[in-house]
Amino acid sequence: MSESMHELFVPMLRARRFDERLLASADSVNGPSPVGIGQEGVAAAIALVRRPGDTLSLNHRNHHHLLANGTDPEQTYREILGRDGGPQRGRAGTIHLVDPSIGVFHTSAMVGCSVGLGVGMGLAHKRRRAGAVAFALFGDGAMTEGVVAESFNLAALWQLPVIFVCESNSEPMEEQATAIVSARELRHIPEAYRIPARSADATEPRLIAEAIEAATRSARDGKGPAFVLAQTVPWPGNAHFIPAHQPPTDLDVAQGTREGWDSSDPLLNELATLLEEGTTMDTVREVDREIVETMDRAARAALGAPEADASAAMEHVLASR
Ligand SMILES: Cc1ncc(C[n+]2csc(CCOP(=O)(O)OP(=O)(O)O)c2C)c(N)n1
Repeated sequence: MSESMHELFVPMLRARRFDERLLASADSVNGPSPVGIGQEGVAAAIALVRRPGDTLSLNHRNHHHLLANGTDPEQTYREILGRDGGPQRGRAGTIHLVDPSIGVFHTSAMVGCSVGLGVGMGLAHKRRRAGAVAFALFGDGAMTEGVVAESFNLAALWQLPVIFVCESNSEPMEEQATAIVSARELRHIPEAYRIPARSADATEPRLIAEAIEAATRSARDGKGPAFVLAQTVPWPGNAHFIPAHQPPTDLDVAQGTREGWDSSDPLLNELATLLEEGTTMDTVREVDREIVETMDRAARAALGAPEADASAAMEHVLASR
């Protein structure tokens, strides 16, 4: 497998095939389980620059980050499906997934809270002086939240090593950044706090990887926080937490003319670049087969696992009547 294939494409493919296999079992999911399809380029870009000791604070759309960073798929399926054996014994669902082994200690589904948590992590990193950085991930919907304004302000005042990554899957408008944001551009908001901001097309994984790498380098070098706007096109299924079944990604489409959603798919865009650079479809198919099999094995094991015992709900509860 070529080095460049391993850098962005393989982590993205892991994330994509994980979500597709989950959607095939959507009937077994209780509660919300938003998928990261279409945003895998952002996740792979962070996975590429993340170092041991760095932390990530995630929001409700988190599968792609966990999977691109190497989380165990069976454990994650177990947690999402409410089965025993997941890291939180099936109590978390998607909404509170964690994996401390990759620096994800907490996931918040309260819009904007992953940003405040990221600032706390940045403060801890600065105090420890170990050179680690915090990645705070959030959607464009969070840009209207008060906690985000406070977080930008503190991170800038205290020059904390935080990389704020806004995954925008909303359509930019002529006068306003989105339907609910009055500022002309989302990056103008962190810039008002003197946080250096970059915007990148996250449907092109190498472009978003460049932006994330530059922002991370600056935060690691002690230059304080940085902001990256990762603009994507919404995946057609994203309107609902658990979208109706969608046809699996067809990698062969990357070889021909692509239209509509296919032309905005970061996975197919990266694959087209790899093919131009000489990677063969045979190599890609072999890697894909392995990943699909891994996800299928993991999902079957999780679906066959017993449901978490109801008594697990009372574990770690600090007070009782
Ligand atoms: C503080 C708060 N307000 C409202 C909600 C309900 N809610 C859940 S997801 C969501 C949309 C969030 O949009 P965005 O952050 O852009 O993420 P996307 O789902 O588009 O990726 C909202 C409003 C919430 N979870 N928390």
